[in-house]
Amino acid sequence: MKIYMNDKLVEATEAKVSVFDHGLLYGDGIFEGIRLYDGCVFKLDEHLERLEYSAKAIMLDIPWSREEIAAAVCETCRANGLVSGYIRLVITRGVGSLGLSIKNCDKPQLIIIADKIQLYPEEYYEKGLEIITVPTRRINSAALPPTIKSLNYLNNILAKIEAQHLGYHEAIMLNDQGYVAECTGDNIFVVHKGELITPTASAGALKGITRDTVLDIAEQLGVPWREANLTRYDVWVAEELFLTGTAAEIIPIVKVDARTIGNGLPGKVTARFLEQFRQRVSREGTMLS
Ligand code: PXG
Repeated sequence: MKIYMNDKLVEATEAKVSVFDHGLLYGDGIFEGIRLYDGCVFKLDEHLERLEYSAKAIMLDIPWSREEIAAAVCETCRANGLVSGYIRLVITRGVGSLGLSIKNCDKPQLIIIADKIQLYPEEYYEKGLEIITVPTRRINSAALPPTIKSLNYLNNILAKIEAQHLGYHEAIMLNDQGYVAECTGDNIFVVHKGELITPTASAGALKGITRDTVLDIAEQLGVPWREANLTRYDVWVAEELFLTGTAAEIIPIVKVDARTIGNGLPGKVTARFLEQFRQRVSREGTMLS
C-alpha cells in the first residue's frame, strides 16, 4: 500500500510521523473521511472546503492549494488501484517542541490513506439499528466547536466506549443543555409528521457532508425540513429515525433507549432517502483522472 506523505507517495512501511508531531502529542490537527465510489470521489470539493474551514478555525495555514490536495487524493487512489473505498486525509500541526505553543511547528504534515472500507453489515440497513443515549455529553462549542473536524476525538471515543460496553454500535450524545447533538460519528435525523428535523450545528453537530446531501435530497423530493433543538422525547416519539455519515451513508434506527421507533422497522421515508443517496453516489463525484 502507498501512502501520500507531504509531497510524495511512500510505501506504508515508510509512512511514519515524528514523535514530536503535535498531531500525536496534542491531537493538534484536522482530518476528513471521504468515500470513493466506482472511481469517483464523492463530494471532494465539499470535503476540502470543510478541511479549509477546520484549518482556519484552528489557525493552521495549509501550504497546499485545494487543487494540489485534490490531485494528491486522486493520485493516492490510483497508486493503490482503488476503485471503491475510503480516503483518510489528515493534516497535523507538524513537528514542534514539547509544549502547547504552535510557534515552533514550522510545517504541517499531510497524510493521505486510501484503503478498503469496513462497512456496517447489510442486515442493519434491512432491519435497522438499535442505539442508546450515553452519559458523556458532546463537548461545548465554547470549549471546542464540534464543527471543527479535529484530531481530538476523545469526546466521541468516550461515548463510543460507553455504547460498546453496553453492546451497542452507536450512541446519541446530548449537549450540555440536554438537547440531542449527534452520534459519535454520525449526524441524526428525525421524521415527525412528514417533516425531517435535525439538530443545528450550534447544538453540537458536525456539519456533515452526508447531512447536507440529505437536506438537498429533501429539497428535491419536496419533503419539508428544518433544524431544531431536539430532546430525547422527540427522538423516542419519532415516526422514523436515521443516522447519516460518510461511512454509514443513511442507516435506519429502530430502537432508542429501549423505545421502539415507529413500528420497529426501517421506515419508508428513510428508504426513499437511502435510494436517492445511492443514486447520487453513483452519478456524482470527481472522477479519478
Ligand atoms: N459527526 C461526527 C462527530 C463525525 O465524526 C459525522 C457526524 C458525519 O459527517 P459526514 O461528513 O461524514 O457526513 C462524522 C463523520 C472514521 C470516520 O473513520 C468518521 C467520520 C466519517 C468517516 C470516517 O472514524 N465521521
